Order: sequence, then C-alpha cells, then structure tokens
Amino acid sequence: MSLTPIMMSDTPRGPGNESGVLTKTKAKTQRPPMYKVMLLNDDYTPMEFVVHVLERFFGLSHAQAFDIMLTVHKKGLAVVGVFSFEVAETKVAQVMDFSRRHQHPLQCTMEKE
Ligand code: TYC
Repeated sequence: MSLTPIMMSDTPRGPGNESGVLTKTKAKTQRPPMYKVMLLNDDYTPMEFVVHVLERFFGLSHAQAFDIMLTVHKKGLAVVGVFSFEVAETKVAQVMDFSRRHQHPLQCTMEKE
C-alpha cells in the first residue's frame, strides 16, 4: 500500500504563500494585438482608383469606399480597417503592389492599434 501526498492544488506555489491567506490564480486570456490599416493622401492618384482599391481589397460598398476616399483626400489619411498582423500586412502589400503596377504613388501603411 502506498501513501499519496496531499497537494493543495488550488494554492499558487512559489514564494509569498506562507501567510495562511488563500489566493486564486486567474488564467488571463490574451487577445492578439490588432493593426490599423491606413491610406494616405497624395496629389496624383485619381479618386476613382482609390475608390476601386477600397472596394477590391477591403470589401467596401461603392458608397463606403467613396466616403473613405473623400476623408483621406480632405484630412490626409484615414483608417480603412483593423485586422490581425498577418491580414493587415497582406492588405498593405496588395494595395502597394496594385498601385505600383498602375504607376500611382498611393501609400498604404499599418500601425499597432
Ligand atoms: N488627392 C487625390 C486627388 O485629388 C485623391 C486621393 C484620395 C489620393 C485618397 C489618395 O489615399 C488617397 N486626385
């Protein structure tokens, strides 16, 4: 017959638990960091091209795309969407590649939220 040691399995181990005060550990769930994808204004990219980019790569309606394009035109930049790192990186690369292939200087960047 073997003796099984009694474990206080709900009491956090390590220093600082000798007081007789019971403490609970809470496993905190971590949300992944999110990234804002932004479009920047310039003087050369045609408005219709920007609207097309917003429809094509961000799934926006024509009206939503037009509104965001106008915000960028007037304010200098706007957040187009918020995504995980990988998705944001892909959107930025797609916009930059598409713009360059059409010889427009449109800039798209990402920033941690
Ligand atoms: N300012 C540009 C023009 O007058 C239009 C434009 C809008 C360019 C948004 C870039 O991200 C942009 N043709």
